[in-house]
Amino acid sequence: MEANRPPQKTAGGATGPEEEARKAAAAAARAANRLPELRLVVLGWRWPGKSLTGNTIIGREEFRLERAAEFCVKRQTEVLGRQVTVVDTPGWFSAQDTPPSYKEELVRGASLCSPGPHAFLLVIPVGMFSEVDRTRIEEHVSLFGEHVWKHTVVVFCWAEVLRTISIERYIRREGKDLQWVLEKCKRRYFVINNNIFGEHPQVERLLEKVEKMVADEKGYYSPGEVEKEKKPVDENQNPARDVRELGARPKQNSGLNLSKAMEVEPLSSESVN
Ligand SMILES: Nc1nc2c(ncn2[C@@H]2O[C@H](COP(=O)(O)OP(=O)(O)OP(=O)(O)O)[C@@H](O)[C@H]2O)c(=O)[nH]1
Ligand SMILES: [Mg+2]
Repeated sequence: MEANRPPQKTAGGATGPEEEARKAAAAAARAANRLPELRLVVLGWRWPGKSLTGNTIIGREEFRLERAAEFCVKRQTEVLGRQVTVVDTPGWFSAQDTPPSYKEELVRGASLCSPGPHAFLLVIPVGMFSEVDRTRIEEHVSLFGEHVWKHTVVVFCWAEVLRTISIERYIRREGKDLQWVLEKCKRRYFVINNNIFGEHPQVERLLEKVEKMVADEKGYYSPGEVEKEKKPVDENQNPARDVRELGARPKQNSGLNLSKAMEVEPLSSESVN
């Protein structure tokens, strides 16, 4: 048991002073990476918890948990000594084509945090992860250009459903599709508990993870680069028809019957920013 270990020893056999020195070095590295301002864009399919994740980061109920938001919403506030901007984006549809107008709005999210987001937080609810989920993620995240992956962190929510299973075991168990996404993000992931609101070290840890990514990748995401890579969205589709037909269906194939609690509501017309 952890509690029964001699206090001066660590699992690796390091002595107390060595462990202290390691901790001090880690704290110094975190302090060196620290940024006064952080700009974050929250991405994901419909209804996994993007807005609630935004609220958890900001520490207030800034984003409405309405269903099927059509527009990006931007909020700014001070969090743990940093000026933090969070842009919440419309989720993509899991099993149907996303209308071009939604894709354009999604891409606009990055331009709302000029000069560019420090991180894209790709929100994935813990549960069954399919090949379709992977291809939909690839399709929509890549709208920001291939270089977006260098600036993306997977944020797992709904992690309480794992109970005693570790996140590492869950990732192994889900197989190649989820692992493909994690490899694209250089295995940067974070487990957020959206049931904890207010004072909790998880938000600081997430911000530090983003700061480390910015340090490792030597900067933030620059939207300008996407122009060189960008493929035009399919203009042969009729956005009005798509919106009408798509409705606001929640994701049907997320595991653990999470979609059971979700009903269909009409598309919201609220627009902020
Ligand atoms: N138990 C639990 N509930 C969560 C978690 N994250 C989100 N939820 C709930 O899931 C539902 C959807 O959350 P939202 O944050 O509105 O999801 P969204 O991705 O913004 O949804 P859209 O904007 O419609 O695409 C809400 O009822 C949240 O309270 C989580 O980690 N645990
Ligand atoms: Mg939302």
